[in-house]
Amino acid sequence: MWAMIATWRMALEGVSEAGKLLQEGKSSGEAIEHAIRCVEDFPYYKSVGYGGLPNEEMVVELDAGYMDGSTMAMGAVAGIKDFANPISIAKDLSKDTVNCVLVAEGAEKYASKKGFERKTMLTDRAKIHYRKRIKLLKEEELKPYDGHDTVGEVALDSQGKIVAGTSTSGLFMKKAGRIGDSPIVGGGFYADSEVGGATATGLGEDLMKGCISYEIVRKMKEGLSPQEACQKTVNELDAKLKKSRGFAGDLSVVAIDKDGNFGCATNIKNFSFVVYRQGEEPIVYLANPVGNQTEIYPASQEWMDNYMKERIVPIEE
Ligand code: SD4
Repeated sequence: MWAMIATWRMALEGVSEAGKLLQEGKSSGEAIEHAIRCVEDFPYYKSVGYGGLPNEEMVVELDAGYMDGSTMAMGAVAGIKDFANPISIAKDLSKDTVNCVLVAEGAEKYASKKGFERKTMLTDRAKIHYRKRIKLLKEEELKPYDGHDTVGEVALDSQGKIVAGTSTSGLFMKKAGRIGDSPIVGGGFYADSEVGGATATGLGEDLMKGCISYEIVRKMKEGLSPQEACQKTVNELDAKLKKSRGFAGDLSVVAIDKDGNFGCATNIKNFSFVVYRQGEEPIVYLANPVGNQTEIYPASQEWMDNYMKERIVPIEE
C-alpha cells in the first residue's frame, strides 16, 4: 500500500506525478522530493519556491524540511536565498548525523559546494505584489500576510517507509531572518514509519507552540486515527491559544498513518489538501471547521476550474 497527502491544491500536479513513482516501487523519499520540487518550480504559487513572495526588504528567503520516518534522519534549511529547490537541500542534509539544519549564508555555502541549482527566486510578478502591498501599507506598520500556503507532504511507500517534507517562502512581508514552523522538526513536519506522519501550514509562530506535527504523530501512536489525532491536536492548540492570549493564528494539518488512512483538521475556511492512494485517483478535498469538527468533502469541478484561473490572472501595478 502506498499513499500521499499534501497541503493545498497547489500540490496536486506534483502529487499526481509522485504517486506514479510510488506505483513503480520508488521510495517515499523520492516521491516527496519530486512532488515538492514541482511546487517549488511553478512560478504562479506565491508562497513556495520560485515566485514566492519576499520579506519586507523584498528578498525571498526560503525554508524547507525533510524527515525519514524509518531512520529518523532529518534535514532542514532556513532563510536560504536564491536556490531553486530547498527541499532537495534539506533532503541532502538529512544524510548526515550532524549539521543537519543550516540557515542563511551557511546553508547557501553548503548548497553551492554541493552543486545545487542557483536561481534568482524573486519574479517580476512577486515584485508587483510587493510594491502593491507597500503602497497599501504606506501609512501603516508592515504586517505579515495572513494567507498561508506552505506545501507540506507525507508519503508512505510500499516498503512501509514514511517520509515528510515541507517547503515555503514563509509569510509575505516577514522580517529578514524570520523563520516559521516549516523547517522545524515536530513543528512543520514529523514522520515515524511505525506510526504515521503529519505536516502543518498556517501561522508558524503558533503552529510551533504546539509542536503540532509531532503531537499528531504522538496521538496516533497512542491509538487515535489520523483524523482524531489531527482534530484533537488542532482543537487543543486553538483553545489554549485563545484562552491564554485571546486569539489563535491559522492552524491547518494533514496526516497519514502506516496503513494509508488519512486525516485533516483546520481552524480556517476552505483549507484544501490532496490525497493520492494506491488504487484511487488523486483527490483534492476542501476542509472547513464546523464546531469542534472539520467537514471534509471533495472540491467541486467549479472550484477546481476557478483555482488555476485565479492563480495565473494577469496583475497590474
Ligand atoms: C510559516 N507556516 O512560515 C509557514 C507559513 C505558511 O505559506 O504556511 N505559509 O509560518
